[in-house]
Order: sequence, then C-alpha cells, then structure tokens
Amino acid sequence: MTTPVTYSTHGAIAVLRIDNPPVNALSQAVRQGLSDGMDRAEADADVAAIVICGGGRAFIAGADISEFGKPPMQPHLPELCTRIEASPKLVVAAMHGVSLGGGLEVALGCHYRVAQPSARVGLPEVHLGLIPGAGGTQRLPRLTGAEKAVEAITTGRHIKAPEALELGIIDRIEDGDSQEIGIAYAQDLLSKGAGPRPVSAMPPAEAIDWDATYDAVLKKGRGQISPATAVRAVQAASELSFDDGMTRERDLFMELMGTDQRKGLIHAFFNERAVSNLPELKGVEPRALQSIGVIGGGTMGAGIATAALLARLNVTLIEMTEEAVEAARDRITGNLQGALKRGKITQAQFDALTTQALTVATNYDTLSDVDLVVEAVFEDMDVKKQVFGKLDAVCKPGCVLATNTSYLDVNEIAASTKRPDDVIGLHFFSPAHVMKLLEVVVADATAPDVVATGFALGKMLGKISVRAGVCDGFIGNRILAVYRTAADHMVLDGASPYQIDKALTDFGFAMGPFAVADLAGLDIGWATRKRKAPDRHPEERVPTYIDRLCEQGHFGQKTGEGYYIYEAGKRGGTPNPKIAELVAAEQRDLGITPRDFTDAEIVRRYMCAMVNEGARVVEEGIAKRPLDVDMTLLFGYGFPRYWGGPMKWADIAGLDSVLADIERFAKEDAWFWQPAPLLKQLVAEGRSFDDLNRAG
Ligand code: T1G
Repeated sequence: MTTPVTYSTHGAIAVLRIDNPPVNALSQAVRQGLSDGMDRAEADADVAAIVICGGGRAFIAGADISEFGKPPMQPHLPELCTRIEASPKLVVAAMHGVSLGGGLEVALGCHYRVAQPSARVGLPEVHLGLIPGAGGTQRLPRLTGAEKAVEAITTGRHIKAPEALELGIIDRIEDGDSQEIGIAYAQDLLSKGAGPRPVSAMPPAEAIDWDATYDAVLKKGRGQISPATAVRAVQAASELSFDDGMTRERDLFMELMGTDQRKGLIHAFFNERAVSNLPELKGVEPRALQSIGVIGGGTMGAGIATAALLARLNVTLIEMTEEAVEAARDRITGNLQGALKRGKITQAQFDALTTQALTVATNYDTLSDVDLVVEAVFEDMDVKKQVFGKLDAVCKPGCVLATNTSYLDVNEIAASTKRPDDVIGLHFFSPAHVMKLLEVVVADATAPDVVATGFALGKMLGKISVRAGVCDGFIGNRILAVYRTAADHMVLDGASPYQIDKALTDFGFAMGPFAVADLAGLDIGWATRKRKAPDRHPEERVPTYIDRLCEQGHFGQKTGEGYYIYEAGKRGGTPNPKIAELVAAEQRDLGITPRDFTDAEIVRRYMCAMVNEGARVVEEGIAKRPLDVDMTLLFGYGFPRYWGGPMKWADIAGLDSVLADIERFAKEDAWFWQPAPLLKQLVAEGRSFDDLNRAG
C-alpha cells in the first residue's frame, strides 16, 4: 500500500509531503509516514533540515475524525508532535489551505512555520466536543500568550495568515508553492545558523483570572462543556511544567472523548455533509443555474433574493405594484448592508449586487429567461395557483418552478401547471439569507434533475439542504407542531410556560417554545389551529387559553404582549400575568387539578414527543433517514448542536427508555402519545436510529 507521506531530498533539505485526500487528515498511515520520514531524515547525514508540507487543498485538516470512538492506534498524535519537536535537525512546517486541529498541532511541533498568504490556521476541536489533544493547549499559549490562546481555542475560529503572523503562530508569510517556500525558508534559516527551536522550551504562558475566564466561557457555551474545559487545559500551560501540562491536556481530552456531547457533535459534523448525499441524486445532473426569479418581495422573498445575490446569482424579483417594488428593493438593500457591515461583502460588491445583479419589476415577462423561479407570496392555495399559472405562461421550457410554501400541498400546486415535473418546494426559513436550513420538498411528479437542481441551489446559497416529502409541515414544522403541543399540554396540567422555557434553555435551546412563539407571532399558531380545527380528532387536547389572548390582539413581540410583556428598548420580556389567569380559567373549565413538573420531566416529555413524531416522519418517507430529521432540527429550529439532533439524543438516551416513557405517558393521553411503529420496531430489534442512517 503506498504511503500517504512521500520522502524526497532537495540538497540538504528533506521534504515529507502528505497526500491523503480530500483534506490530509492525520490517519494512522499519515502519522506512521511522518514518523518514518523523520527517522529517515535524521539518519541521513546529508540532511540538515526537514520540511513538512501537504499536497492538495490543505496542509492538514486535523486528526482523522472517522477514527474517533475506535481503539486509538500508534503512533499517537501527541507523541508524534513531541517527536518532531525533539528532532536534533531543524524542522519547518510549510502551510497552505487549512491547518486545523491536529494539523496545526503538527506545525506547532515543528521549529518554524511558513504559510501562504491565503492559509488559515485554527484549533476547532471544541466544535467536536473536544479540546486540542496533541499539545495545542500547551504550545499555542507559549507563542501567543494565555489570553489570545484561550480566545482562539474556545472559539475554534479560523485565523487568517496575517493575524497568525501577528500572534506569533507562524513566523513568515510567503507566496508560492508550499513545498518550495518551505525549502527556501529552511535554507534561509540554515544560512543564518538557526537550529531547532522547540516551542515547549519557551516560557510558560502568563497567568490570567482562570476561574473568571472559565465561568464566562461556560456561560457562553450554553451547556456545552468543551470550551470551558479548554480553559483549564490552557491554565495548565501557565501553572505546570510542559510535560505535566501535556498530561493534564490528555486527561481532559480523554474525559471529553467519552462524553455524549462529543458523540452528538461528531454526529452533527458528519451528517451535515451526509444529508445532501442521496442515492437518488447519484449521477443526476442539475439544470443550469445562472439566474433566478423571485415572486414576492416581502420578508421571505427579499431574504431569498438576498441569499441568491450573495451567491452571485442574477436575480429578478417581481412585485405587484411600483411601491411594492421599491419596498422590496429597500428590504434587499437593507439585508445587503447587513452583509456589508458583517464583512461578508465589500462596498464594491455591494454596489454591483444592488445595481447590476438585481432587477425588480412588476412584469412577469422579465422572467422569460431565468433558470429557476421561487415564489414567496401569500400562503393561500388560490394565490399560489394564480402565480404558477403566470409562470407556466412566461417561463422558458426547463425552468424550475419552486414554491416556498411552508405547509400547502406541493402536489396540488404542481398539478395546477402544465409542467408538474418542473415543480418543487424550496422551503426557506426566515430570515432566508441567514438561516442555514432549506427543505427541498419533492412532489410526486418532480423530475430527478429538478431535485438535483434544488440541492445545487442550496449548495450555492450555503444552505444545509434536506430532502422532504409532501405533508402538512414537511419535516420541521410537522414535528414542531407536536412538541409544541406537548409543551401546551404541560401548561394545562400545571407547568408554567416560563418554567418550560427555562428547562429547555438549560437543556441547550437558545430559546424556549413560548419565547419562540412570541418572536414568530402568536397569530401564526392561532391561524394554524383555526385551519386544522375542522379535521381535529375528538380526543385531541388543544389548549384555548392563548386564543383568548390573541382575540385581544396580543401576538407577542410584534404587539408588545404575548406570553411575555415586552418593553421598548429592553431585551427579553417579563412573564405576562394574564397567562396564569387564562390558564387557571381553562383548567377550571376542564376540571384539571394542576400538578408540579420537574425540569427533567419537562425536557423528557418535550423530547419524547419530538422523537416520536420524528420516527413517524421517517417511517412515512417524509424524511429519508433519521439524520435528515436531526439536520432539520439543528439548522432550522435551534436544537442544541451538542446533542446531534433529536434522533441522536434518543439513541444516546436509549430507544427502549424513550419508548417506555411514551407508553407511560400514553396512559394519561392515549391519542397524543401513540408510540410510532418504527420506534417500537427498532426497540424490538435492538437497533438504533443510527443503524437506520447507516442502512441509507
Ligand atoms: N477527518 C476526517 N474527514 C474529514 C476531516 C477530518 N478532520 N475534515 C474534513 N473531512 C472530510 C469531510 O467529512 C468531507 O468528507 C471532506 O473531508 C471534505 O470536507 C488531536 C482531536 C477542513 C474546513 O475539526 O472544518 O484534530 O463528505 O465537505 O467545506 O487535537 O472539512 O466528502 O466524504 O467539510 O472544503 C480537527 C474539520 C479534528 C476540521 C474543509 N479538525 N473539517 O471544508 O470540505 S479533531 C477539524 C472542516 C483534532 C487533535 C484533534 C472542513 C474543512 P465527504 P468538507 P470543506
């Protein structure tokens, strides 16, 4: 088997070049190749210095994440980095692309570091539920100081070459082929008589207020523990010898390796990529995508247009009237100004996007040459059908016709056109130029290359695209409706909305369901309950207390009053005393004696409802795999990433215990808590949702 590390000599310089596509991850073979290469170079009397560089798109993207959870194999990365550092010969890292995690740690084990101007470095292990585990928490602070090292490691951010130079992480920036700049730098160092410069021999980092730093990072992590743990590892770099610090880092790293959060975060890492790998897309070419049309310039339409402009697509947006056209243009301009402020685009790009790339008009004929149109008009079937009728008439053959509807029947919309195979759902989440999730809703007649085009657009817009089947609410909103109902039932049974919100933010959600409802607008849920009322099952428990508040015109943040009272200029809200009165009145009407709930029970019921409906969505084929449900909840509904998603949470909790709880809850409410057949089947077979994911 060819080694992924090739050895060559160039005068007195030995070069160890890594070629392990796609990103030169530090697999066992790469680690072995580097170790063998170091031995060989040191044994060669003609070699005075060693350069480590990478082929392809990156220096090294880190440890091989696919090896995590498996028995560790020699040579271990920390020992390899220390072995490189201990070389009696000068070792130079020549960096390009990304040098992340173990990749940067290998470079820190070298004596000097040179990078291309476009190179980026970082220690992103906290995003995997870990901390740097090959000396990064001990060497980086010795180069940058404790404060800067804590910031870099706890955020896991990518640091561009100029800043890395300023921080002392790299020593030089040179343009050119990475191997060449590595050799040139090594020769230059040798000519100046430079020898090995082990970072571990540099003075320890300065002391900072470690406890205050730990507490601040823990609070910011909203329940995720790896960033705060990293603070303790960097503290060791300040207080202990290098060797003892390395031992401390290893202990903390191994503790985190065994946590559920590491399992959840690694699950998220691999599945945010796997979610768009669908067998049905294999070998299917998407249609051309240079220009798109957007119908409707409200919040959604303007957001979609903004996302497309930021992806460098030409956009034609249609509105009904001249004033609506201007209002849409203003919304888009405002969105792009936000991107300009965030440094996502330059002023020149802003000017080009708002003048050349965007056309806003009232005449549908301007859509005659676009490759795809997405409508974001009023959520009414008749309105949608009128729009599609016009699109049918003006759009060129092969143009993809997409609806952004969040619950209407895409099959019915498709059937209203002469080209149902060109029709698809593209369900964006507001604000569409910010939220990562895109549900690609595949109708019965949708052609395979139209599905591929939906995913291609999602990739161009930087979305996490999830394939969804047609049903009320597709994947995310359908599951949301169920776990929201579980929360409503708990309010009727005695838990306050505020206790529920807090229990769920402690679990890791950015906001609880009632704060979210206030943010989205209580009128949306109210309209949904009215829409669904005719088809409601007689045994379904549907709270009405909040409808009373809506009847008074209180819709949450937008009216200043909902579950919470919002005062101008103040962040967040305070509990609305009316809610307790309205709930008590409904409890009296229903003859309910309220009881106490623990936070743990609140979370458990909420999660069991989410998982149970997720299982139904998978067994009906609305979601292809459990991982599709996980990615939907992570990227569209603020689900805590370190749990990996509801289905991963259930695998970690144990499907048998989840099913047992659902069956226990069913004794109080058999209609709401009907165990999903798929969940019962997996428990009976001793299988997990991840087993289903692996089955594809
Ligand atoms: N290990 C294994 N596979 C990896 C990988 C890694 N570190 N990084 C990427 N891949 C795969 C990825 O799954 C995908 O596979 C393909 O490469 C392209 O990736 C001891 C313990 C490098 C910025 O956290 O951030 O070192 O889907 O689609 O958008 O302290 O990948 O094609 O089959 O993301 O151009 C620390 C993780 C590890 C970096 C490239 N390193 N990777 O982004 O391509 S832990 C990381 C990324 C560690 C040490 C610790 C990104 C990228 P497939 P991609 P991209």
